Amino acid sequence: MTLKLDTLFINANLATMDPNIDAPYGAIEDGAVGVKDGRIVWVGRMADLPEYGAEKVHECDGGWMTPGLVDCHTHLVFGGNRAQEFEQRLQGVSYAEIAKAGGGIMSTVNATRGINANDLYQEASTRLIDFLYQGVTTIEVKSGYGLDMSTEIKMLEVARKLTEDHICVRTTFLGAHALPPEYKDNPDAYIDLICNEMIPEIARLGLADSVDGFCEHIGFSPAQIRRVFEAAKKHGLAVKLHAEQLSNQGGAKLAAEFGALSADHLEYIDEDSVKAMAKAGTVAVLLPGAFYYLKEAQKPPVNLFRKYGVPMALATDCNPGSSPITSPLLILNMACTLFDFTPEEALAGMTRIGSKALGLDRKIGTLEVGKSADLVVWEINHPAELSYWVGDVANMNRFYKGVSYE
Ligand code: DI6
Ligand code: FE
Repeated sequence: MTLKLDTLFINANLATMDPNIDAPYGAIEDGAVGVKDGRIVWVGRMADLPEYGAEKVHECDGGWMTPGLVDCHTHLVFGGNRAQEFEQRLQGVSYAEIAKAGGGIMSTVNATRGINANDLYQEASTRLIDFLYQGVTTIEVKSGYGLDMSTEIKMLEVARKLTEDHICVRTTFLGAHALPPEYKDNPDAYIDLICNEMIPEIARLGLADSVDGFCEHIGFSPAQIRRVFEAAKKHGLAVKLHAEQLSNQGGAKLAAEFGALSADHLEYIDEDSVKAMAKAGTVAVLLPGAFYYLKEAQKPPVNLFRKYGVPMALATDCNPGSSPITSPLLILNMACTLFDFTPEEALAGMTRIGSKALGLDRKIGTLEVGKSADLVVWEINHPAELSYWVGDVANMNRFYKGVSYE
């Protein structure tokens, strides 16, 4: 029987990242991938390729094909930047001290409230190009620099619009990122606003795929986040949480209790909470860029995540305060050098596990029959090179992307 294809990729080494293939990186050397209607319909060795008819044949010249990279945690859309706070921090003022003095997230909130949607879009799409050229095909973008209805909606609309530009965007409503000054004396009234007005309206407009919060002594308490999660669930939205970044507040346990897609940062998580995450199937999203940039000393307990089988994703956390980084490949390297990941774990963290952190693991994240034809070909000799080069690969990757989420 002839295999009918739209596109066939030939002479590629495949880092399928398929855990069912018993080889590092789920590798298939001298491989080929067949695509029909935006989906992968054949994966295997060139030698086993059946008789086929294909409209297009792409010669991969022995490069390595991987699933498109997934950056599952970013704050890509924001106004202004915080270079002057960086100078302050280098002089010894801490991230938390700057936040308490009204800078930090609030300074980006002011800049984001004051910029029009077009300019906001232009700035974000300029940054997005860096991701695109480093092999990212799916990116999550959070709101959270508006903290009022109209600016949160403006951010989410800008993020959704970025989807049009050759990359799939998942959006997350992060109203519970910081307390806006208007609610300084009444934080619970701001939580009321999030739960009773913002989440219902954003859900009605279909602008967010999930809801996030910042559970921290400079953010919101577990009791406040619980209310936000309840509202999210009521409106059919998935949840995730910035948890245990600067201290242990019990956020990861709360996330697990709500069946969150992920709990993110986690430097200060304890063993019991790791167990709770394992039981709930909640992904640990680790963010070595923020760890590095804030000069943190406490590392996330990678060995505990391994021990209890908590899947570990990696992301840039691209944001103007704690991780002004637009290089996913730099993050792969940092995960190895700072968090003792293997290069294989790092690549899994930005493909298969990253897709799970977005609830997209049935659609993307591995080179497997049935998944979207969401793939990248790199001019490298071994997949470890993606972690080995610091922040770039020697030769530009080549893209063949045909993402379809249907
Ligand atoms: N934790 C982070 O690392 C980002 N948000 C958060 O809750 C940083 C946001 C910022 O500093 O602008
Ligand atoms: Fe973040």
